[in-house]
Amino acid sequence: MEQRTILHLDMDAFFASVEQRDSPELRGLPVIIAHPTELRGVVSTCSYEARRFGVHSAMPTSQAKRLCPNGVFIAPDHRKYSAVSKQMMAILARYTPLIEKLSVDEAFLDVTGCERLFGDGVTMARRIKEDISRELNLTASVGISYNKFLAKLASDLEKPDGLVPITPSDLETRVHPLPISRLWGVGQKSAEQLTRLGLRTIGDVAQMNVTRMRTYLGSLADHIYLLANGRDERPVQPNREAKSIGQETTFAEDVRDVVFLETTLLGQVEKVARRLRQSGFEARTVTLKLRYAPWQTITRNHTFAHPTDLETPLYTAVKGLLAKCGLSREDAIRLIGVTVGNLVPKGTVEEQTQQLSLFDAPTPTVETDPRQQELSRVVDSLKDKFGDKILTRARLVRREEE
Ligand code: TTP
Ligand code: MG
Repeated sequence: MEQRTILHLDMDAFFASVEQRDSPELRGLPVIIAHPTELRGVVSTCSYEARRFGVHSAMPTSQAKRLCPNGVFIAPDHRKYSAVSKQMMAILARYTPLIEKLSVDEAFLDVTGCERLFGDGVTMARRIKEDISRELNLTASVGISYNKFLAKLASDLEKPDGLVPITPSDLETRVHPLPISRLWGVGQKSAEQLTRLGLRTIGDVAQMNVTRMRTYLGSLADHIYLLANGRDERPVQPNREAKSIGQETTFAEDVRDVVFLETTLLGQVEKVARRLRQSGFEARTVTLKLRYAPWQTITRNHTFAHPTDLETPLYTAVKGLLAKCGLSREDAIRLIGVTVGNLVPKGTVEEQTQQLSLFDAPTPTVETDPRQQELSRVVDSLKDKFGDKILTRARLVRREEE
């Protein structure tokens, strides 16, 4: 693949900067965006002046008041921020249509091949920052690199008002000394686990033994090993209506262990099913994607009798597809993935089935079994409340020491 040029842009102290821009008397002051009267509220964000007191996003407002008693507390005005967000995205759209909006103040741009029009990545980043400063009177930080992970990491390195390129030769000097918490996808829990395994910096991860670490980390080992070595092929995906929902894992080293492949699939199915339920759609088809080591990629489909958004039928189907591929011990797998497609709004088919059942009273299949539906609903609401890690199938629980 040709080397790409990816930009990641993130506005500085976004909500607080908009307030300081619109009320000049607030400039230079510690501004904290939080409902001043909400007893159990949390801080949305704060100006860099307030960060010096230790205040940060998601901190209880009461604690922010203790740390920064002279802070100016302002209730968030989401309508205003989303209008500014639209203006910001419109500026980005002048440079490329390949924009993936990640949040209200953050986006990836794939500007590969735009050099003839706008100059190289760094020049383009500078021009975008100038447009934002001149037209919106706000500052942004931009990272420029050859993949999404490194561009996102770069945009955060010299905030506020940063402009940081990372080239392949910067990897060792600039990226490897950073702590593992900077790896995309490593939350606090995984960071603690990695530290227990003796991995402290991104450089440590770049040199670890992937096969051994899979015992403790599952396919997260592959994910972080590739990132740490500056490998991330995920494309910038312009935000369109989802027509399919998928998850795939690229392995750092070939996999010959079918049980490990199945466990990876189960983890992917759980994520896909949850996103499917959040989207309000059900899938008519599920696709298994396999890439053999010498770059041969195959896909296999299964069509359901009843559209579904549940783990059990999805997993049963992809596991069956994997079995049909008849993998032998010689087959080395590089990538595995699950995608659901032919999405239909939930409920549109259910009614027909229910009417039919008045006459045939078929036994419920896993796709329509109300107990399965209820179980998934309960799991989702627990995950919404307590985070994704709260519940997982027994098989996904990582073995600790062996
Ligand atoms: P961020 O980009 O994470 O933060 P920021 O722009 O305020 O500061 P930074 O310079 O470090 O990028 O989030 C963008 C906006 O999203 C932020 O201004 C407020 C909102 N937000 C919340 O409301 N709650 C949160 O927990 C976080 C992280 C952000
Ligand atoms: Mg920001």
